[in-house]
Amino acid sequence: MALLYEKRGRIACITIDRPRALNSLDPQTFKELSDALIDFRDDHDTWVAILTGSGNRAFCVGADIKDMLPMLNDIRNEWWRMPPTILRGLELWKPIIAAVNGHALGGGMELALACDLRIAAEHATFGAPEVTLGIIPGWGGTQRLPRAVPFAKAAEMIFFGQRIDAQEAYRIGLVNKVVPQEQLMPTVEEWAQKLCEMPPLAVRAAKEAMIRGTGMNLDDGLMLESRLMDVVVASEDHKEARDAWLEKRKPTLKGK
Ligand code: CO8
Repeated sequence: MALLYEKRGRIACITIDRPRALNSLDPQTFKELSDALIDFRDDHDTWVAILTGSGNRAFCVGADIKDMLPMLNDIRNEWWRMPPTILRGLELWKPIIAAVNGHALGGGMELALACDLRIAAEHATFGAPEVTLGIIPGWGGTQRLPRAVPFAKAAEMIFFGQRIDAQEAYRIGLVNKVVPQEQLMPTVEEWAQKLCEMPPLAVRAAKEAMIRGTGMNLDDGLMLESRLMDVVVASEDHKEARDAWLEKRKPTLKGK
């Protein structure tokens, strides 16, 4: 097992656990990551996930260069052979927070980009070194990085394979917050807990509208928004949240 997967109340915590290889992803770890994400997606009782890496050197330094990169030739034109994850192939509308506890490089930065919120420890670094290996970011980096930060900044990071530190990542909007290392997990857990107090169907619908809408023209995006609003407006949680607001009390949410 190279991945730890545990649930605490409504929060699922996924930890890539290969610290000696800086939490790089080999085929086995990639499969375990896929299994954990699918379980999280399908579990009615878990509402938020935290994704992190073991130790304090790395969040994830991407594909295992020895064991994973050679697969690139085998899967050419057949990317569907890779287990589905949030990088590619798995639709998951529950919110995910990346706790970036060190290097987030290559596929590791792409993994953080596929999360919705990113909180970094002060010593974290971010980078896309793929071009220096003669390839391009292949787990969504060419698509998600320019959507997350200004195009010129994404181009600089991808063309030169240059690394940036956590403060620079914050400055360009790549991460939500930078905290001292010892504050990382408490801060991420606090954000996760706060998210669990939000009506989950509304959070999921908002995420779906934002992500699907990014690839649409405005008219189609507005249509999608109305369709998702029709769904949440009929939910029990919406009625409960509205009643709770009127009665000045906390809502009791069910995810229904
Ligand atoms: N894969 C495998 N092992 C790694 C990796 C990696 N990506 N990165 C580091 N390691 C291993 C090292 O080999 C070393 O192991 P050992 O002690 O047995 O020699 C150990 O981790 C520690 O690494 P270093 O000694 O290099 O530690 P430093 O602190 O000196 O440097 C760095 C840390 C800067 C993170 C450095 O290790 C580094 O640059 N690593 C490479 C990072 C990289 O290039 N990542 C991109 C990989 S390509 C990718 O992610 C493409 C995604 C899409 C692919 C789709 C595939 C199907």
